[in-house]
Amino acid sequence: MLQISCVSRKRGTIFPSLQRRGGRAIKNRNTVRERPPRLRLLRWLRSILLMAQPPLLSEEGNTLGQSVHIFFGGHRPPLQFMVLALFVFTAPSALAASCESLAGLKLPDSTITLAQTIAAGAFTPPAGARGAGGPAAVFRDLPEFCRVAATLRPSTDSDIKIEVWLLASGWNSKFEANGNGGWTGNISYAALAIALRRGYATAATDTGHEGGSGSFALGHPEKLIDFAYRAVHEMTVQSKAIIAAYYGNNPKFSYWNGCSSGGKQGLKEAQRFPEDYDGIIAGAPANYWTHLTSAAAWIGQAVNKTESSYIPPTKYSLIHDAAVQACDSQDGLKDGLISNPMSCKFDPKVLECKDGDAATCLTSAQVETARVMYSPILNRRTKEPLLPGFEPGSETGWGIVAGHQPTSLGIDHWKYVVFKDPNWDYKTLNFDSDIALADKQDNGSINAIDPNLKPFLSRGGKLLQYHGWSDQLIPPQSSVNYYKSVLDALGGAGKVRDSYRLFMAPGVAHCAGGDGPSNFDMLTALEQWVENGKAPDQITASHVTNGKVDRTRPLCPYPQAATYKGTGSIDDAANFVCK
Ligand SMILES: [Ca+2]
Repeated sequence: MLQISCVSRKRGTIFPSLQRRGGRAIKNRNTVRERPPRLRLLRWLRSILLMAQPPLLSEEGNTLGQSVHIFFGGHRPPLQFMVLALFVFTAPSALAASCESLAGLKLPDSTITLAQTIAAGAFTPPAGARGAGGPAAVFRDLPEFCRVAATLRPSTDSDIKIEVWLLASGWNSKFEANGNGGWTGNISYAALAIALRRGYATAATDTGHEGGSGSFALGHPEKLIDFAYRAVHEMTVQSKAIIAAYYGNNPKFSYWNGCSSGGKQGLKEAQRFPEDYDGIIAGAPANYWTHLTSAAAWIGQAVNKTESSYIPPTKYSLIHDAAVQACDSQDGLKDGLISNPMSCKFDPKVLECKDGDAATCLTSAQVETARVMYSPILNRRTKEPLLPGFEPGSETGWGIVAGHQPTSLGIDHWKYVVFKDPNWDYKTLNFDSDIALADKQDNGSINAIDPNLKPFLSRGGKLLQYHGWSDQLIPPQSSVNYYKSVLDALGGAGKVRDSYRLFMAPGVAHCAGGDGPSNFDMLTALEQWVENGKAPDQITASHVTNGKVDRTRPLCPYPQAATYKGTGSIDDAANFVCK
């Protein structure tokens, strides 16, 4: 973890800093501000002099050494840094540096392109930016903050944009980074705004390219690495440095929060950079990327097999209602939700038209297509499952993957990464040799399926994963599969229960929405776990209609499920237990 503040264990803390005990940062953030100013001045000056003297790295790897070493690429700090440090000390506010002075901060392979104080309520997202066209309310009345933008170039072809937002006052001493969706290619200003409102120093990245297509990867292998994992890691490292420069402290705790591609990014961080975060929220992770993207071709081939194979979206509700009818009670409670879809074998053949076609039934070809939606993708030669199918309950969201044209979210990987041919035809995908080719080519780069979370969990990291059972883009059992793979790798549930939990959410669609209670606060649950050792035994989710909560339910750590106690309202979480 980066540390810019000046620490000498023997001499004591010179500037507010973090110290370490058992790998966990503990605070003494306000210590210095309570000291007499003269003593503070003397200690600061001594710290600056110490910076100028070798060795920069003590045997203990002291944090001053680490920070300076990393800041200056292993070289002694230049004069400008010392001037900055003096400026830092004399800054009139309680902050370690003024916002605008961060423009002069030197970070490895990075350029600060903006360091600007944004007055309360004055932020408007750049035109065309993600979230810019969304509800303006999220940006309205934002408190004053320091907006820092930087471009990171860990490779000669890298062009990673990041933004770091820092509250001018009221910082909760923590860092929350936000994940992306799909092929990413943008900074989520809405996510930054939400995190800032909650008191965090917060960051986001475009992962090194612009736009939601995978076409950037063509001829740019380094940019593909940035997308795969490097941009998020670099963003994390540099964001912590910027936070430390501004506040004079590292964040006490660092959190990742992402869903979909953001969930995959979270798992990748846990797998590959276990020191980056203390807690990770991985929602509906797109972590088996090579197989997941093949689903677009698999379903595309089925939906467009013949003209009559296509299911018009007007029939999705029909199938959905039949699935709920068949599966609802099988979980022990008739409540309109399929809480355990894996136990229900719904066959859409019950909807088959007696004769011809009608709005109230499926043709036999459409029945076959619906069956494909629920079925796993298989290696056509070995019949080995490559990816689970979607679950009963997901039907109303099928339009994205089951249209006349397969979704580019998946196809782009094959066009631009695997075959490097924009004209590649999804109908030619071979579900044997091509899958093997893609897996070999990826070699664990974009895929985030490594079950060895031991380094992350051993250092006290907590991983909170969730997935909606009605996910219409990423089959929910893929989360169950990964969870089980970690248990297998680490010696069973008893070994991971204290550090990694999976919450499956009945009736919840991809990352949000759906029939089920889809509003839940994973971040608070994670903070309780990381900061207070209180593991989430259940997390309350609510369903809202017209702005009013009309149902609450506990989400339970897999394989537990919310079980009705037998009395009281079925819309009140208090009447359920996890078991
Ligand atoms: Ca039910």
